[in-house]
Amino acid sequence: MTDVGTAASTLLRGRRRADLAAVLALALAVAAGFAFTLVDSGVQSTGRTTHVTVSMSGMRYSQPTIQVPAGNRLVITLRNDDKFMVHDLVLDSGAKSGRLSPGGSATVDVGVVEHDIAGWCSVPGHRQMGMTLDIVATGADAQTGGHVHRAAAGGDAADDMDLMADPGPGFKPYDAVLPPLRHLAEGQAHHLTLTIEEHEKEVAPGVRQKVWTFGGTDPGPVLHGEVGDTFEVTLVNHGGQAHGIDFHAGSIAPDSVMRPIPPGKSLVYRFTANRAGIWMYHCSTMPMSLHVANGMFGAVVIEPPGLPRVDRSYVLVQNEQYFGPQGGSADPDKIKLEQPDTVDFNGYPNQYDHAPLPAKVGERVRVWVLAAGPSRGTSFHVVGTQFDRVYFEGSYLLDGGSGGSQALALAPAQGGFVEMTFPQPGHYPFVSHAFVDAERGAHGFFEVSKEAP
Ligand SMILES: [Cu+2]
Repeated sequence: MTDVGTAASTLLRGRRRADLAAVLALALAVAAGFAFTLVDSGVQSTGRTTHVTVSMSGMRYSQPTIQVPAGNRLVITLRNDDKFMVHDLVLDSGAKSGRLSPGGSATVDVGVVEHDIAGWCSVPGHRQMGMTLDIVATGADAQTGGHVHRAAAGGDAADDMDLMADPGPGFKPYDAVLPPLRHLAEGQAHHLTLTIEEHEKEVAPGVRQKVWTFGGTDPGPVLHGEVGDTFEVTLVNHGGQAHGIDFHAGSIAPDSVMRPIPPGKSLVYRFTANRAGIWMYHCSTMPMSLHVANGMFGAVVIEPPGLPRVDRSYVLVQNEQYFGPQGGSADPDKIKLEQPDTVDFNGYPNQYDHAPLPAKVGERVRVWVLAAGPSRGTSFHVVGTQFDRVYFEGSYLLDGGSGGSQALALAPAQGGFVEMTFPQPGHYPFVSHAFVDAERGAHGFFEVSKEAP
């Protein structure tokens, strides 16, 4: 049994605005032999327990605010009632539930609640989408309690980035050459397996992040077909959380094929590409801004019928990155504020400055361009030449005649191609003419050599 005098003086120290009535009540409780203990903040344990059941579904906790009399022990029974998504609960007091699959449940013993406690789902992006929970200690003096805070964790890898530096020794440029077209026979389909992986790699000079990828690269592989081709994609999730996929190149009810699939599971996504263009594919799991920013995007090129042959075809997918801490994943707060650290062609800033794309004088070069975002478009321009054929979102903006084009403007998820020839040997930069983006990595070179004899 705690001594009444010590208890009262501790209470007075801890609670600057403690009123006499509270002290008297405490003294009476002690006199009555009521068992209690004092905790550091000056809030006494009441010996009572508050039990609460909380359900998780649709990026929300069923009880986003839990009121608990200060001094009560709080025990939360947590249930994941989501259909597809993994969730959890972590508290800034240190308590956590561990990840719960759909249908799973866990008990979180919060302990004696002395002051307000902030909670959230730690599955990447869920907190930023509003999956938070506040435990409010009622009757606790504001002076004794901690306040609900949302500490940023882990630092910012962008502080270590040097866009002028060479890439690290492991740098391997993404192959920008359009993969060859495979003509399908009647009844055939393009079959491929896309494995979702999460792994750490260098994403800019000086910066390593844990990227989430389709097929091991970001962007994922370029798929190439003709109007009418069927694709049968087996998506296998080897990641640590739910992911999915959305192919713009097909037209299909999203309900089943675009569903999030849990780690270790797979699905088959079959679509027929009935219309030409360069189409985006991307992860379909919320928050998509984060999943795309972490590398889950790619392109499907469906050639328009009668597309003329050219000497070279390249694919450039513009994306932006929002770094978290070194070795971490993208920062959802930067994504929300639309403050990218880099804007890239094919996943790495300035990568074709380091590994220029070759061409020869007089060759006809076609560049398929897709703006993958997640949130920024592009104004694709090549310094020193002009486009004489431009295809934008399914039709020709320019095809012969005396007109020319200087930039292809694409909003996020739009695409097209441009064609050009190079008049002389030299180094022709290609950029997003939104210059702030060119300066943060949306920049590369065509290295043009003399025509082959
Ligand atoms: Cu994903």
